[in-house]
Amino acid sequence: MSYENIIVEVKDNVGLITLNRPQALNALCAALITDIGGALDQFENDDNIRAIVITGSERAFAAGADIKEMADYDYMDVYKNDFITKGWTRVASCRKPVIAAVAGFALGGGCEMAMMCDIILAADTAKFGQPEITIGTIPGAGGTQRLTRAVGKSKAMEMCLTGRMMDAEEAERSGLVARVVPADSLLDEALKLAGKIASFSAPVSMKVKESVSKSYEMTLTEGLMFERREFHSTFALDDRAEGMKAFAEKRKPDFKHR
Ligand code: DAK
Repeated sequence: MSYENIIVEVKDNVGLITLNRPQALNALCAALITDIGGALDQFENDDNIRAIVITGSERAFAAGADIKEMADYDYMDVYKNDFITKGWTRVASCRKPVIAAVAGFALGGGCEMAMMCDIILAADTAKFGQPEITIGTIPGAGGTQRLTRAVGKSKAMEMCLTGRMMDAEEAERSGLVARVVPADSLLDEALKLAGKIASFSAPVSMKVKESVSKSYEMTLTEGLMFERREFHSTFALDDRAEGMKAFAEKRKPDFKHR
């Protein structure tokens, strides 16, 4: 498939999506969101792909939804059509692990898209923010919810109420990102991380993702029960039998992803 606003590549068992609207700092126009959905569908249907990386450019992961595209909409345009919600939820609904490799600006919808991913790896140049208040609106794709869960109420309030950007060091300290790496090694590190995940059993990594994600949705008791049942279910997998047998035989497991 060909895409206008993204570059899609396969690196071994990893699917790589590079946002590619440099003239607009990768502003997430509707066509770009549709492209991402298409690429994720392609990767989800490909058994060879076991982890996904989404990245941008050196200057910007994404500077938000496309403000120029949104500027002329009125309330009924966005309310009646449930403004771009369907496409925007595609990243969060991806069943395979997704890593956001963020350099430069991740603002508004860009920050929200990174937070929809499972792991954020940040370059030392990364800047995260929810500046919607500065253009007379509020975050609309999870900024008030996922940022609050990631960094806590006080910092999320401050960022959403002032539009202040957080640098990579503060983002790591606050728990928003997994790790900070030098900008020139961001993509290598992200692909290495994705490759590591892809080396394990695909159904097991999907179960890990589903279980960790449930911790946001459930009470502790419900989440622990969900986790336990998912743990039990790994005993139906050939890969679980192979993993434990390989350990006992002191050899590398040969996972078949089933
Ligand atoms: N939209 C459109 N164009 C953008 C853009 C954006 N978000 N951000 C940057 N650009 C364009 C600029 O207009 C400029 O274009 P030209 O003038 O060259 O034609 C080009 O990119 C370079 O930008 P600058 O010249 O401004 O570059 P600077 O280095 O001076 O500044 C900046 C970089 C990132 C600080 C600045 O560009 C900026 O403040 N950008 C806007 C950031 C922002 O406010 N982002 C939040 C947008 S609102 C939803 C889903 C998503 C959303 C809502 C609902 N649903 C599912 C319901 C999301 C909303 C948003 O993200």
